[in-house]
Amino acid sequence: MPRIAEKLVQKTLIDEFDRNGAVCVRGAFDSAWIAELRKGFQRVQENPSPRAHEFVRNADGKVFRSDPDNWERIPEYRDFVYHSPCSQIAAELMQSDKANLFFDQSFYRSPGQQFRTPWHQDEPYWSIEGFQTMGIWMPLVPVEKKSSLEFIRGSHRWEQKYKQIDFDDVSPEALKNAKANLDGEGWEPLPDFDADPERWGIISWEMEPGDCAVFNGRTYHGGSGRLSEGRDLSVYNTKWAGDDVRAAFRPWKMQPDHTGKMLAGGMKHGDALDPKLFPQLWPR
Ligand SMILES: O=C(O)CCC(=O)C(=O)O
Repeated sequence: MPRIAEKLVQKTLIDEFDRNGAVCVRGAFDSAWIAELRKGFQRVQENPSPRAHEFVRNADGKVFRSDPDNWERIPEYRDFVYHSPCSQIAAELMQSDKANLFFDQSFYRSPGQQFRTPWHQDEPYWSIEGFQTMGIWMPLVPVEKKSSLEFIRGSHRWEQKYKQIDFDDVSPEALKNAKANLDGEGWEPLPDFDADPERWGIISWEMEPGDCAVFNGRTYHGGSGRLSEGRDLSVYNTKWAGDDVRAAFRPWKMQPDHTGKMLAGGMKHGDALDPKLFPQLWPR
């Protein structure tokens, strides 16, 4: 008889995720997983991949950088995505029968870094399309609420599309003047969410290692940064795809870009994800 896995996520949290497009799952990962991920994270900082990208380097040397797609070469990351509860949490919150790993990402901010990630959605920057996409944002250090990732409640269901920026240049001048990367017919300028947090319903949480913020790939998110003196921010992030997700090769720049990997693997626009490229990790 096949064993039926016990549910990990309570129904009330699944409903909250469905309604708000983002939830905080408290104590999802034990200290052994955090210790292992910290080892992997350190390995990535010491030996970055060719995909590593520094978004910001201040005059005083403080950085904000990202390094995507390391789960295949970093043994601790590989162990985590294959064997930790992350894939089951992803499937349950997406209300999907399966969860494929799309990619992972390591984010590092130096102690005291103030830079805040510009507001954006994830799914339009990816070469996939579907309602059942999500990110699991896992800080490996404690995070104050003012430094945590923020979400616009319910924005995963908005019909209106908004222009969004090119993440290759996030300098203040570029953010003010640059032509949008994501732009199409009827797309409006992105509202200034920070000007009226109450109206837009900005949510975020103070978090401890082991907690994770889980959000739909269509939910507007940003912020983070604004670190107190002496506090850094190391985050391990995994991105997931569920039942309804298909390849979508879009006319604008993908960030990070998986188009080459998908085309080289024989995938075409509209295909379901090929598990040889994006492993199905739930059900195991
Ligand atoms: O950690 C951050 O500042 C950015 C995170 C983010 O945008 C994402 O996980 O999609």
